[in-house]
Amino acid sequence: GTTPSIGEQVDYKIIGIEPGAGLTGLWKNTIEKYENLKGWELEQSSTPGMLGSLEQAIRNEDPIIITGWTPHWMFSSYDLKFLEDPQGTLGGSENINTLARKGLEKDLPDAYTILDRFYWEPEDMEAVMFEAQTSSFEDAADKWIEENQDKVNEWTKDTKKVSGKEIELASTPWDSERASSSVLQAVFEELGYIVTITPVDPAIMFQAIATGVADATVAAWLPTTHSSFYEKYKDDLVDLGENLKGTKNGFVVPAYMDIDSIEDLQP
Ligand code: PBE
Repeated sequence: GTTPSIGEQVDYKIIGIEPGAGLTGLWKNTIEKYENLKGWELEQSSTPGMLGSLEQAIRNEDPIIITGWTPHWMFSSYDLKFLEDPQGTLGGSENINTLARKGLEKDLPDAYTILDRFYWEPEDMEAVMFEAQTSSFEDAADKWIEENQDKVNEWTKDTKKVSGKEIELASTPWDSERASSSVLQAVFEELGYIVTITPVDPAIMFQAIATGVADATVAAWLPTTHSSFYEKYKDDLVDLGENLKGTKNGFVVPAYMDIDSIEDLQP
């Protein structure tokens, strides 16, 4: 007989993550833009749910298509590939930006300076995420800081210790952001700040900064993943630029699957 198409094999489903994720919104743009994705559906789930399905499929060498991203440990745990995205709807190479509330520079000038200077590489973030798998984000952040004191010293140069000043960081629930927020938390605590991290949906995170409910975030994926939230709130916040360059979103499949592009998915 004939081999079933990829669509038939995966029941025309792409395994997604949380409804509020920027990536879930990009999926909707993708399905509208690619005519060959007519009839395909997103199975909304959660990041742990998606990772569970991925793990199970790989164990059985079954076909599966997920919405994935890097930096993430899924790429070191499994042999995966991004499907090419010729229409660019999933954003290409992106960055993570730091955003502050208006007035933070005046209220907490040293904290603002540290946030403005905060910059690291994908390898740094991956090291924290990897370590946290077997310990905790708190311990992983402390370890990274110990091993990268020169970088931390650049961020904190000439800033003063404080006593009891509070700083509230808004974040999102993904491991990449748990890594960056945990490192910033440890850096600020070392200087005497009392730090709160609140992980929320990206929409709420942007709103919290724009309304001044939170002081800052290091978790804005731009220019594409969080563009709808950024466009809505950009006049009411301060964009401190990239803290990491080179993230990527996409449709991701196990390397054993015989497709390379989103355009290989047939209706
Ligand atoms: N992510 C990881 C998030 C941001 C960080 C790509 C899953 C999203 O909003 O889609």
